[in-house]
Parts: sequence; structure tokens; C-alpha cells
Amino acid sequence: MGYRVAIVGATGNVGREMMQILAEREFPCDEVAAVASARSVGTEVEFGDTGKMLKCKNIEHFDFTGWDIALFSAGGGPAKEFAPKAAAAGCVVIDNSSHFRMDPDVPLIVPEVNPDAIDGYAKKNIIANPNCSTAQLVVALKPLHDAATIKRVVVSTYQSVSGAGKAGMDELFTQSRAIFVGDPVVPEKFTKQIAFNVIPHIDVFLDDGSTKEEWKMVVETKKILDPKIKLNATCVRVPVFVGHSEAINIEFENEISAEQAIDILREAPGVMLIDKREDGGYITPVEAAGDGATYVSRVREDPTVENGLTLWCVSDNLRKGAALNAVQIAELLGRRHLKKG
Ligand code: 11C
Repeated sequence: MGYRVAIVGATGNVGREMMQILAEREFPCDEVAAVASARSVGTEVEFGDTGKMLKCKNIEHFDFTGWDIALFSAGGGPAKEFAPKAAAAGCVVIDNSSHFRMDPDVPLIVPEVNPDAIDGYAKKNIIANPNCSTAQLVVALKPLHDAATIKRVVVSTYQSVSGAGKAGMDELFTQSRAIFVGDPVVPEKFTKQIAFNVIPHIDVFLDDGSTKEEWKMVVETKKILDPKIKLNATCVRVPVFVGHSEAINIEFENEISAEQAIDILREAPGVMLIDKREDGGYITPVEAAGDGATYVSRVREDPTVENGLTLWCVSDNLRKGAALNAVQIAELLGRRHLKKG
């Protein structure tokens, strides 16, 4: 006997990826429902590459009673409105929006990093999935933190346009074509031209001059990994379709060499180390897209601080950064709390 699973936000980039990953990983589903906003009702989405087509149901009328798990990727507004209703009906919600992440009664989980936090899920029947740039960061940091205790992190991100949804991907494509054929470039989704450019701005500005994306990386890393870690982030949108990259500088409490870090990362759960220290001996986003790993390359000592390391980290933001992490949470929930069969 398997689970009854609802995908809320089934027509979006992450919702489609959730169905793909549930099918790929043969998550034990007895029934899957595609749920979306009223304007997508009747739209057909494929469950992975199985050929099985699902007709989207209207979130406003969907009854979550009898459904075991709902994977939400519909944004903060729908999460706020519908996740508590689903949870009250007895369905465990795994939400990909930022809405519940900092709620002390909602576990924020990256299974390779803080699996035990899931034991508190029943307080609200809601589990939060982190921001994509946080997920890959903490997967890379966790084994190093265990080995030498991280004091401070300075991270610069290079985030793909798929983080801004299908509209972000369409804008990169349309602007690139417009530039080739000599048409005017009109920014709509992004604040400035994204084709052949980079934009140091993701999400809204906060009073201290940082952006909300940068703030999320700080507070989510503290909640998932360790509240004592100090972190400073600069988040940048780049003209890449899928795959977020991060240049990460880490200062440790204790001594750790690049060689030790490489040995640790080679064995770390969820991490794929590609670090040949030669031309092309590192990973780039186009190579990481479609894959579940958090790739680490360019591990080296930082001689400007005591116990410092710098590294390069790349992951598919729609997979480990969103859909895959959500499905891994569902698997963890199944193993620990919602056993079937
Ligand atoms: C981006 N990281 O690349 C964002 C998308 O809090 O889940 C995900 C935002 C979030 O634009």
C-alpha cells in the first residue's frame, strides 16, 4: 500500500519537477493529484515520463481529507491560505515557499543536514523546504562544520533564471533572441536586461540594503545548520537557465586543510566532488542541471584568514534546491512517521 500524494502548483517549474522526481524515484504513490489555481483547471500534466496524464484540479475546491502528503509549490500566498486547511484535514504539507520557513513550530529540513528536526512536524502538520540557494549551501557546509566548526561564511551566488519561474526563463530566451535579431530588449520579470548581463538583485530590498534572498540565506542556514554561524551573502541573477552556483568563503574555529576538506567532501552525503585543479576540472551549471547532487569544486585554502577555505558549489536549483529536497523530505517522513505497507 502506498501514499495518496497531491502536488499543489502542478503546472509550475517546480511542480512539474516534483512529479518527475516522484516517478523517477518510484515513490510509493497509490494515487497522485495535480492541483493548481483556478486558471489551470483542466490543464493536463504528465506524471514524470510515465505517459500518465493528470488533469489539474482547482485548489479552491480540493478536499485534502484522506490525502497523506501534499507537496506545495504554489508560492507564499496560496501556501498561507491552503496549507493550514490541508494540514487540518490530516494531510502533511511539505511547502516550498518561504511562508512557513521561520515559524518555530515548522521544521525546515534538508535531509542530509538536519533529518532529526522532522520529528517536530506534527505541531502544525507542515514541513518547510528551504530556499534553493540555501539548500545546496548547507549540504556543502554540513560535513565541514562537523569537522572543524564554521565561524563565518561569505557567499556570492550566481543564480539561474529558473529560480524566478517559467517567466524568468522565457525572458532570458526572448531577450537573447531580440539581441540577435536587433529587436529592442524590454525587461519585464527582471529589473534590468538579463541576457548577456548579471543583476545583483533577487527578491525585495530590505532596510539595511540587503535583499530578502540574501536575508533568507542567513536565517535559513542558522535554522538548519547552526545559529552560531555568521553569514554574509550577495545574491546575483545570471543568464543561465537552470543551476545555481555559489562562491563560498569559510572561516573555521579549528584548523582544516584543503586536502582534509576534499577527503571529507568526497564522502559527504549529497555531495559530488569534482576538483581536478586543471582546465575544465570543475563543474558548471549546465553540467549539474537535471541532476540531484550538490557539486563542489575548486576547494582551496584562503591564506588571508586563519583556518580559511574557499570553494565553488553548483546544484540544480529546481531539483536539490526545490523538488528533489521536497521528495527526500517525503521519503524521510515515510520512513520515520508515516509508514505504509
Ligand atoms: C530565486 N531562490 O532563485 C529564488 C527562488 O524563497 O523559495 C526561490 C525563492 C524561495 O529566485
